[in-house]
Amino acid sequence: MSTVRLFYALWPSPQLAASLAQWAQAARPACGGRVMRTETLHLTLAFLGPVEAQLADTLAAATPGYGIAPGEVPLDHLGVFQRPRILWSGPRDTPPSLQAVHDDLWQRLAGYGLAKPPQPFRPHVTLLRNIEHAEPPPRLPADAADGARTPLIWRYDRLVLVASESLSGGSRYRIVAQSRPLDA
Ligand code: 2AM
Repeated sequence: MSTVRLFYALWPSPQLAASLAQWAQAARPACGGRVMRTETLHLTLAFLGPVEAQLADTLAAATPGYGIAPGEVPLDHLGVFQRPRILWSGPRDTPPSLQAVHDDLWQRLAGYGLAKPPQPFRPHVTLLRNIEHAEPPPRLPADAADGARTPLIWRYDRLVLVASESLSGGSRYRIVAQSRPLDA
């Protein structure tokens, strides 16, 4: 049985991704670890893991119809996940509008027999993996060199379905479908 590793995410604009990449570079001297490639930065809404190819096709076909209310996420916090040794950025407090996007998505996915994980939703963008130091706690850098203001504000209007493909050098992400933005 062939499977595809899938997740739903918000995908940043190239400008936002570039600003986040600068935060990752700025944190690396203190934290160590590996900087995520700019083009892979994202905020996961629902991690599905390996899904049968037929279901993957069904989800890809349904995703354009998963329109979400446009919203904003303030990226006003840097945090550390100790066990996977990740430095991440995200909102200090999960915006209710983003929580609703997450919850509505999982409600749709439940219709395909996919179960929401029991852990609370902790929206984040992984910036560094395999960090070596988490003390002192990393702080948000000042305004980015490209003029982007801190905190960064992520304005979203769609979600994307992403396939994660294993390659010898790591994973490659491929956007297989995205939702159509709702009319304003
Ligand atoms: P991470 O960046 O915190 O590791 C692709 O792997 C995306 O799915 C990443 O955003 C990753 O989060 C997330 N992910 C991987 N495994 C997961 C799991 N078991 N539960 C939730 N999210 C997961």
